[in-house]
Amino acid sequence: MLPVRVQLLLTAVAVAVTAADLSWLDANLVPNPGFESLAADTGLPEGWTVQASAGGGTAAASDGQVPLEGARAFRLEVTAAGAWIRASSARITVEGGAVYLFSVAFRQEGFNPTGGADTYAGVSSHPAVHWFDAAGQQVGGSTVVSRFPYGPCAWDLRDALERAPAQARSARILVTLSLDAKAQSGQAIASKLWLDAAQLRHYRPPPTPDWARGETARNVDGGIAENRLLSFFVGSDEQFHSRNGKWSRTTSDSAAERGVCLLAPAAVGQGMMAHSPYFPALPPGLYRLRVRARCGGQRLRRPDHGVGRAAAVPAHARAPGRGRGNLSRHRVGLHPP
Ligand SMILES: [Ca+2]
Repeated sequence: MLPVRVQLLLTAVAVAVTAADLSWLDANLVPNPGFESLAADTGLPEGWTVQASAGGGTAAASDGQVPLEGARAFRLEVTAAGAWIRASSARITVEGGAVYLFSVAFRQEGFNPTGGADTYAGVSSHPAVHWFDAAGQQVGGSTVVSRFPYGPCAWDLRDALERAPAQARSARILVTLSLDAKAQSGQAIASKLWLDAAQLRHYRPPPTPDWARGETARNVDGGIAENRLLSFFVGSDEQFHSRNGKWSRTTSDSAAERGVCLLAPAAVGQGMMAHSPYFPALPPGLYRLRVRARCGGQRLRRPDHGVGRAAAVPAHARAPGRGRGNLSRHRVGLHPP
């Protein structure tokens, strides 16, 4: 059997959305999302519980020194090898099969001996959503949101659109900090993690505007005009090739809107090792990415790594949805409101 390759016939269409336009997001479901209210008995944020490894070397506290929003953040600490600590939200009622925006802001200290931004030295931290059925049994967890970096950082944000399993009726948000062992760095690195501005909101995708349905309007490659970005894959630019790795490469394809596409390599395992142009100046907001993908075993007529080799696309090849298998993706990036 020929190896399966995946081609992305990709057109990037994006529009930034301001906070006033968030009709596609329902109210925040997270109780005490900014960690502002404290329980009288523990002094810790109301609606949140803490689990930790036995044997000490962990701490949790409400912190009024460095909040991102309001007056307080939630701080977790680990100081001993093998220690871990986890903050869990109260149970949140959700709708099975629905899509939720999950986000949480974080700040970190410690993590590695050099201050590297993402240098693993045995300390790790990650957010998650756990889904539960009507009987309270866990039926799944988040699959999209990524870990926090293995390094100290100022306030940053992780977010993702997560789909609840069909049988899900409730959810919890969990954030874990762990100091796995001394093996990586030879020392137990005391580390702190602050949390603020958690969100879990029912996401109702806005309708696709007419301007995004047809061929993408030509703009300067990678250019940004005010809040609205109309662009397309700049596959002919060699800076977007990732060399010497299991990453996609650009290639010519007459079915692509602009005559070039990404070709994911065969047999890379789970996931699609594709990449896209970077737009580092994009403001936070909602971006809609239109993607056409084709899976198949046929070899391409001429893989192309060159610069400026994108061919003109015949008019008949420009019809949306052309090619076997099409899919679309919605991606969202938000700052806390
Ligand atoms: Ca806060």
